Amino acid sequence: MIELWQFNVSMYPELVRWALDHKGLDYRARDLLPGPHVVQLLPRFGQKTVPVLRDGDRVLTQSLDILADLEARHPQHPLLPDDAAQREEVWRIVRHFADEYGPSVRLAAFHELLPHGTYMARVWAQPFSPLLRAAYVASFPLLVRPAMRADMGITAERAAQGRAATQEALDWVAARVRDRDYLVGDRFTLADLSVATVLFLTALAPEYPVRLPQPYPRGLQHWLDRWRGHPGTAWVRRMYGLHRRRAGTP
Ligand SMILES: N[C@@H](CCC(=O)N[C@@H](CS)C(=O)NCC(=O)O)C(=O)O
Repeated sequence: MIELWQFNVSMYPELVRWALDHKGLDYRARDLLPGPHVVQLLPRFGQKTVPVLRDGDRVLTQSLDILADLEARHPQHPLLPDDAAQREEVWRIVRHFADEYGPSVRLAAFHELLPHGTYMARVWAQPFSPLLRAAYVASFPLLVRPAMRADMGITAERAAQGRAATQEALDWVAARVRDRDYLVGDRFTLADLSVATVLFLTALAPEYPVRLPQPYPRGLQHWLDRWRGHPGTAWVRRMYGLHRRRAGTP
């Protein structure tokens, strides 16, 4: 059984989770809590980031390597075009969004979400027991939040740069899909999956697989209001609406 080590709400693990679901592959989610995750991941895998995918003896530790591997080993419900030039274009977009925009969008969003520490801790702790949830929520503001801020280098200045990058990414999407449904070719590919995932926090589509309790805290609401009505977020929501499901389910 494939294991996916992840945070329940997190950008790069969602790339892999969506691809696994799209292909209808069975997997077991190994949920971790941001912060304590380090002691579980480092000794096992020699790194502290998720996603990690373990399939028997095989361990893959980078989201794009995992996507390429899934595509090669599980060709059903393909996420790459047949045409070589289009495949190259898909990977160019995937890499650009995952490597360039992903960290900036995340930093900008966290700048507005982390002040609501209790809310965020509750969201990440959803898969855990009530006791662990309570301990995590209590320790989050003092222990985890400062560590996350330092680790990601979150400052007001960098958050402003992150918002500009988010705007640029959404504008690019809007221009690209002005007269077409998908980013490359005429069907859903890894480019659409990756771009929609990197931008998932700007749209929070109802099909996103984890429920974020409402009402949203002020920072999250403010962050979402900022992008509401942008044609780029409308496209993200459309991709989630049309394609965020497990193969074989209606
Ligand atoms: N290049 C990595 C980036 C993964 C990444 O940044 N993951 C974040 C979650 S979205 C993470 O694990 N952060 C926790 C940490 O860095 O300790 C990949 O593509 O897999």
